[in-house]
Amino acid sequence: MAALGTNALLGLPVGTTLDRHLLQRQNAFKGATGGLSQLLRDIALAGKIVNREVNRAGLIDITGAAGSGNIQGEQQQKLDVVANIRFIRALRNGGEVCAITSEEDDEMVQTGNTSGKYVVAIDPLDGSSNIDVNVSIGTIFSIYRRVSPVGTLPTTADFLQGGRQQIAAGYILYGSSTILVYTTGQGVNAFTYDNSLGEFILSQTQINTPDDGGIFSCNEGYFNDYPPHIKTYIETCKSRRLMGRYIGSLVADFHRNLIKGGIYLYPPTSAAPKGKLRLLYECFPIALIVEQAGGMATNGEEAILDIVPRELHQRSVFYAGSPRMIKSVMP
Ligand code: AHM
Ligand code: MG
Repeated sequence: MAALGTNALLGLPVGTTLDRHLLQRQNAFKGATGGLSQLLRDIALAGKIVNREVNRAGLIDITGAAGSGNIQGEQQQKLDVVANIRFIRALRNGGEVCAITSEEDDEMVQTGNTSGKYVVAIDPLDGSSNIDVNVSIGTIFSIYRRVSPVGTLPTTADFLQGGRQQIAAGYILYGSSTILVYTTGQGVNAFTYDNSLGEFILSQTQINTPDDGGIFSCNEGYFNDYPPHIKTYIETCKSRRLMGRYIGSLVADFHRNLIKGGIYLYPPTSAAPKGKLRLLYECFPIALIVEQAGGMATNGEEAILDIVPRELHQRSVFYAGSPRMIKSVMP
């Protein structure tokens, strides 16, 4: 259970609703127009709808493959498609976002709101392989202020600004409970969804990840493909009797390690020599969260957030977690 406490920065106690938290944060910024708060509310709304779909997935006809593929050549699941529609619709209706890059859409989606100041990169439902078997899945999102002039059509340059330009990022974990974790660059707060109230409620304030951890998370099925220094590191974890934990859902694996202390690794493999995870809507948002919580994220050569992408669906090698563990995988 999360420790009860108050939010040191904002004086907001555990139990505060997400709406009130956003309002207080907005009021703390002179000149804030409320656009970002509205955008985050739109994401939370879509998250509630997706949470409902996930919870009754076995009862309605939305499990299994959709019969289509995404740009990564991966088969889309029905829930992937449903979640994508829900988030795009909520962001389009909210009016603050001019364009969306989604894992499920080859091209950037224009919302038609050319007066919107923001763009969103999103993986609407991450961990597709777990959808049909009742294992935790998640939504990951990243928000930028557009660089193209407001009032004009958005361009891909709005998304290719680099990880440090994110103004907010977060994820929703549909797990044993549903939790929304986000940062606007002033620490990381977590909100647990109360189904009976239909509200996300502040449950963990100013999360700090442990400096060192006892968990390593990677797909050991690819061990023979891993670079020698990663193989050595994993052998070291085993000789130290660390816990191996791997769900195969980035959000769930990362969230556990964020709270308990640990390292998530997705090294290069023969199937994915540049890594599997996508920079814009998987690596960047998780990297911003982990840095805000005192952790680190790297591709093994540089901080993930320092990378300036060239393509919307660019992939990266990804290591994230407790800082002492991440330093061990740097060559
Ligand atoms: P997805 O976006 O197609 O669901 O793929 C991303 C997922 C991550 O959630 C997870 O960490 C990783 O892929 C698991 O990959 P693998 O099955 O190769 O271990
Ligand atoms: Mg994904």
